[in-house]
Amino acid sequence: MPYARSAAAAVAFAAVAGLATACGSSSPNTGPSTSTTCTASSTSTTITISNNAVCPQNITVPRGTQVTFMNSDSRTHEMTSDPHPEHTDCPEINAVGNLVPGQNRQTSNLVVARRCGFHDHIAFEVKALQGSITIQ
Ligand SMILES: [Cu+2]
Repeated sequence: MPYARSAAAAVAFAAVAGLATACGSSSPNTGPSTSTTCTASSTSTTITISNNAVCPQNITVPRGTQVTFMNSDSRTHEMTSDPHPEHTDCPEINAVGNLVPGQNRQTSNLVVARRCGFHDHIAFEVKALQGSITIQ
């Protein structure tokens, strides 16, 4: 039954192609339909920016950690400490600052046990670009 077999293969290929198309969307959508599943662990020390969102949004790290922000997006982001626009809560986060696409930078050592909120200073109103680092 060579015909049936190739038909099944064609269906499987179409499904894979459809999936790839859905993932490849790079529209600057800031709505709640962030289909990009944030699978990173909350104990990660790297926060990745893509599709105008940070992932993971909230992490917990031990004291002394430097958190890396990786810009995997197609636009520039400027990661800074809350509150906006003073950025005074956790100045260690301001060491990250401006990240062009493909760039990454670390925070300074986070040595004080507390919760540090951060945001993208360029797009400070975008909730998906806000998050927190809890230092324990
Ligand atoms: Cu700001």
